Amino acid sequence: MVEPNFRDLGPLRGFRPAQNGAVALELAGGRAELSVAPDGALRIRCNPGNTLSTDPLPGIGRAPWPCAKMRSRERDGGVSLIFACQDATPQVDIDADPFRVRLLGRRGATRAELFDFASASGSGMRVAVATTASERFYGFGEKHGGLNKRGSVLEMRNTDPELRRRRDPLYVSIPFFLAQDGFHADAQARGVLLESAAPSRFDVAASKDDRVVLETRAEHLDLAIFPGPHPADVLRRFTARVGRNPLPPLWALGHHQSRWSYASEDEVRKVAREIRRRGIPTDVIHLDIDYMHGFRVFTWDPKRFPDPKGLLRDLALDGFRVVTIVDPGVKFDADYGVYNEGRAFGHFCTRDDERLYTLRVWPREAALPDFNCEEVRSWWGEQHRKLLDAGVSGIWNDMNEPAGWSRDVRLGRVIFPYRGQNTQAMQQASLEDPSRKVRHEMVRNVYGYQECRATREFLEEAYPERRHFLLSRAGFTGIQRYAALWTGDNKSRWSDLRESLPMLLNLSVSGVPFCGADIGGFAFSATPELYARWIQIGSLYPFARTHSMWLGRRQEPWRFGKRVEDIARTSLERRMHLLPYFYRVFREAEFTGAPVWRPLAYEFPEDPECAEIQDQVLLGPNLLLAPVLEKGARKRTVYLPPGVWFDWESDARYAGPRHLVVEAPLEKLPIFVRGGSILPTQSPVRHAKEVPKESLRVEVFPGLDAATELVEDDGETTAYRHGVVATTELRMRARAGGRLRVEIGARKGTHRVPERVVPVIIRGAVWPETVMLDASPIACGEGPSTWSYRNGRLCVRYLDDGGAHSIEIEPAP
Ligand code: MIG
Repeated sequence: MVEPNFRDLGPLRGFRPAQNGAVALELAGGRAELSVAPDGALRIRCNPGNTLSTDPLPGIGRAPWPCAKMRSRERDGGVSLIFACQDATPQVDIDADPFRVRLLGRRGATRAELFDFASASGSGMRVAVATTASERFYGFGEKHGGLNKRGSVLEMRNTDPELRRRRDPLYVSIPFFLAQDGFHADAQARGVLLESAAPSRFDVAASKDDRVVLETRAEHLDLAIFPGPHPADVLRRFTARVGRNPLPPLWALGHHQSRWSYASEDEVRKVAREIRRRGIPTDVIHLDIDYMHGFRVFTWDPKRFPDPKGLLRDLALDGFRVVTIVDPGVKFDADYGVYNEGRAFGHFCTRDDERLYTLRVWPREAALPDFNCEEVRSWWGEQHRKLLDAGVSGIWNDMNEPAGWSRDVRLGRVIFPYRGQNTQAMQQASLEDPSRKVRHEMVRNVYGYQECRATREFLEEAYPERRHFLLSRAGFTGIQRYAALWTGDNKSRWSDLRESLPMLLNLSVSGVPFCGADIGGFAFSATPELYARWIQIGSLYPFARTHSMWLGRRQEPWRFGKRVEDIARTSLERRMHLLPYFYRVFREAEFTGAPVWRPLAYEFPEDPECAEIQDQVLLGPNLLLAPVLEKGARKRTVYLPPGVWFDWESDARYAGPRHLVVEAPLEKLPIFVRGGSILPTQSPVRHAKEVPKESLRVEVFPGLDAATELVEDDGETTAYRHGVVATTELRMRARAGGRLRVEIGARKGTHRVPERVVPVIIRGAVWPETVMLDASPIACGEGPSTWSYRNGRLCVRYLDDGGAHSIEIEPAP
């Protein structure tokens, strides 16, 4: 960014309540508005000049901020605003000169301090957030590099980077961070969000170590602070404002197999057949750009895909879903209906002089729909009916930064693009008033977001009973409401495998729980060892897709020899085994905003060791994954945070905090489970629709008391939103008078679960003296109402008829 010339907005001159419940602030050189939501989150908007600009958030589908009641009190050199919130009365102290805003929490502690409000006439705004020397910074969306971003300068401008020099910025802009300071019990986490669809920049205590400086190219500054104290509180408040990830259909949580491209019906059938023949759990096949007729979106190549309906029907019989790619560029072609319609209605982006703007992409010249207009969104959404009618289950939005290039070389079907797109001349509708045009640059970061919004809004309206799956490459704050994200074109390199951990963790704490990187790497070719290590951890990415580029080797799990194929199968079987646990964590993401993948620092904010760990992750609250990320490594060091930990495979028990060297031959992914947890699992299936032999297994890891709620539903409709679920309370009392007691509550709710035998598996158990089921001793055996013991695992089977049950074991493990 060119360094603009910033001028201070000047001191506070006065304030008064505004109509919407916010407080209007008059500054010497500008206007501001401040509000605190009933949950304690603070928002401040400001700009130079005499009027406050219109709130652009409704333009991207966000609800207006609710405002808590406020009273004010003059104080020396400024004013105090006291807000009546749900569980507290946060106070905002404003210093008049120089103008500063402080959010105070309990006992007057400062939660956030904003200063140095400045504008560069017409070309941007700036503000600083005070920090201490010990604060760590996570989030910032999709970024390269390490987990903690302290000391970096990060650009936010949706960009398709050159493959060779993949550096900041990338495809997604989420100008939000989660900051954590201190390691004591009342250590504070907080979140800071810059609402700006224009390019922005974060100087994360890089130039001066007492501040984070936020700059946007917009003329309007919009900043929000989400208080903690726990990171989970921050995420709950942040996602309450920007939206959460709706519970995906179960099938979308299975393995996705992709390639650029499976380019004919025969090829797709062959891949599907191999997947099933080899018993590799997979739910979804992705069709990349070559299924289209000459890269025209919403069409099928008549030669290579003569009967899409027939193909998709056959695949469905085999338990496969199909996701098709949809790029935003509409081929400039007078014989193409979508183009003609879009042109006739004026749906495409233009140049300054109102002429059509075209971008060089796969179909040569392409027009770009202006998704900032509601009519364009509904028109675009409607186009998807053709794909859904053919049996397509999900939509993959690529190239939606938007990305294009200046020129390309075409040799038959092979296209080599030269990068260097320049969209500076493009115009779009403004977010405040769609009848007005603004430079595309000022709204660029929401281009892909608005495309996904168009698609999801159509799908939800046209098929309201279904849950939908959308995948996007570009994104913006709140994209999780509409689509999952994958991290774009990575490479088949060890460094890209390693980097996927901090990248996905930071994306996760930026509000996007459903995210993944291309397993195996997109560009170039994975070696068998790299693929093995990648699928081990990749199969536990929130979004698990194997993908590869046409230039590189095929990366289906069986392309690397028998040994690696077995590793891939085992890894994906483990994912399916854990599916009920995944599902529970995804529910949590919808209802609380907690991420699926979590940095250790998120779950253990009081442990200094966890602050910088980026080669281990927590899957939900209970599973700690410690993948091998180094070529040739057959062991690694693992850090176990405070508490009891079980080795997932051997059940060996450890007391954290401690470091541990674990053996990790090529076949092994080290996983640890928190003592004091109850994991719902199932017996593995080849795809989500297959009925598992055991649809519920309750795996119990003793150590502490634990309680969890198991929620079951049909896995694919929206009935769960209307309460059609079955809920079971699961409880463990680790030491109830020398016994371990597991309580299964009576099932509640209207979703029907057929009668079944449920195994309850106590890990790390000794041979029991007594096992009681519903207060009566039961015998060793194989059927229902018996127990068995093998290798430290005690399995108690009960007949699940929906009633309450209890299990007691003596002695307690
Ligand atoms: O410029 O559709 O990131 O996943 O396979 C390449 C072809 C365009 C980029 C995506 C990649 C996809 C590819 N696309």
